[in-house]
Amino acid sequence: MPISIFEKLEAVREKRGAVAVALLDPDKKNDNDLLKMVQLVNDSDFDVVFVGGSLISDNEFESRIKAISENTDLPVIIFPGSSNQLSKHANGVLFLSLISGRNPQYLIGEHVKSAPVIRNLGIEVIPTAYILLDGGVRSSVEVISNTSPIPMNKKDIILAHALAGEYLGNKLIFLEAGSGAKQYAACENISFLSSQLNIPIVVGGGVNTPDAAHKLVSSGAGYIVSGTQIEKIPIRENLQTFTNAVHQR
Ligand code: 1GP
Repeated sequence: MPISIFEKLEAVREKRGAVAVALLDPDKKNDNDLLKMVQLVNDSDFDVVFVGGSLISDNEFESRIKAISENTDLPVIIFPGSSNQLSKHANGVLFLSLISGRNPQYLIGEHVKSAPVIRNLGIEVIPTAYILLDGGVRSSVEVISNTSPIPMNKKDIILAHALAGEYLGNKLIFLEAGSGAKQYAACENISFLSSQLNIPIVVGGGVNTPDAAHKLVSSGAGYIVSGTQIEKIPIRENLQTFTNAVHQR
């Protein structure tokens, strides 16, 4: 049986200490710079590309993800904002359950709508428990999903959600502080969770510096997701320093 994308990513995590994830938002606002961003990602030692956004304001998701896939050798995984964000041009999709919220649309509704489409597309599914934390600004995820983030200091509540995510059979726990967060997921939460969980932790939202990446990986994060800095500070040397900090082996 061929090795799955998830197994490949896990092999990278094992070998390099953690996986550097580049998040590209296939929204209209990034249209002119999209291929430049893909090239930057290719040149900066990222391991995988996630593609998705809370809101895509036109009908070009498919053409943009096609362009991304055609211009990189990295695996391309959809990080969907909704069941509309699916494409055969991706290698896989994070099958996200927004378990920090109690909105049934993001606990089962979008899943039912997307499941038959995913089956037709034949792309790999990576079940992922998605936990929204309060990163100090009202995030797009919070607004669009109509759910509240969990306060960062509620360590036991975060753990209870993460354990529930693991026991439900998810392969990843994604701790999301929201794109452009002031405060990324607290390192003490990562250390605590990683001592209790048997599945890898993905951290995203507000992780913009090598120092932050280094601290998070040292605390037990297995995947570091970076979006805003690729859009806003597109300097190859900075991104390379960032991915070096993620790769601690
Ligand atoms: C958002 O986790 C991602 O869903 C990335 O966040 O844009 O702050 O890097 P940033």
